[in-house]
Amino acid sequence: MTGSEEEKPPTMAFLIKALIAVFNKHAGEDKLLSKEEMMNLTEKELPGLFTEEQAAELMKKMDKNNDGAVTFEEFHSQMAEICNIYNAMQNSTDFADIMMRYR
Ligand SMILES: [Ca+2]
Repeated sequence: MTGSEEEKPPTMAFLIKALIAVFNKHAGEDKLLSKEEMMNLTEKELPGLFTEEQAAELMKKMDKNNDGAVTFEEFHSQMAEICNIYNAMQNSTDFADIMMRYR
């Protein structure tokens, strides 16, 4: 890889593909994120951003039909919110306040 390629920001298509790949990697063959897989995903993919308790709360929010598993549809429908949470957390550590704002 040359220096100029490294400086190029990733395209949106690249980011979407990466998001799908991250979901599939953690969801495994059943293409569903269990609570344990979700905890692993937040720990590995968003290191230091959520405590275990906060990750569990996020899982609850994502699991819209409350069946204990997160589909890709449930996952991606929360991504805009996660982007907002991520952005807000760069400036604040008050997780409860942030979750209230993005509920
Ligand atoms: Ca579900």
